[in-house]
Amino acid sequence: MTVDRGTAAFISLGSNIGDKRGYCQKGIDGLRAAHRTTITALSRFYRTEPVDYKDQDWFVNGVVRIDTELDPYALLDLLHTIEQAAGRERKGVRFGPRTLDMDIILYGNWVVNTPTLSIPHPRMHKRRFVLQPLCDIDPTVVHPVFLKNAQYLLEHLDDEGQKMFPCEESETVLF
Ligand code: PH2
Ligand code: MG
Ligand code: MG
Repeated sequence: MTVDRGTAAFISLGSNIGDKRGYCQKGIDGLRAAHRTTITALSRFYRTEPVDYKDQDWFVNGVVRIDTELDPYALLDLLHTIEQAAGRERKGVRFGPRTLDMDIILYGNWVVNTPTLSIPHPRMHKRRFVLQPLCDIDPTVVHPVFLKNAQYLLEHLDDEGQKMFPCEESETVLF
């Protein structure tokens, strides 16, 4: 008998305020505690140069894969709740500093475009800080609009060479 555990989704984590690594861990812990959702893989974490809005501190970034029975909107609500619990404030400049950012990168092979939610994440294919950790987990996962896998998107990225370095192998308790 097989058990249907829902849909495989990839969530990016990012922080560039305070204990950045600790905030990312809060994100992981929040997903681990959530109902109808199971963490199935975790990338390495990276210290990454800021992109889009460059006049801010470096980030810590990583990606988590989950199996979830939540639909994309319920999942988005969950991510917002976890962000809020980590002190996220939604003010200030777009792309600016944040304690914890959790974005849905991919949700199965769904394509969603509404005012509140876009899947795949509209900038995922332009961001090394998303593609590198995504490839750590699954380089073969396919972008459902471009029909290219994560490895291809990373190798063909034209990003002026965003700087990023793996964090030390860490104390993080994965699952
Ligand atoms: N997030 C942004 C804007 N710029 N740069 C890096 N390196 N990492 C991020 O997570 C990030 C960013 C807005 O979501
Ligand atoms: Mg976000
Ligand atoms: Mg974001």
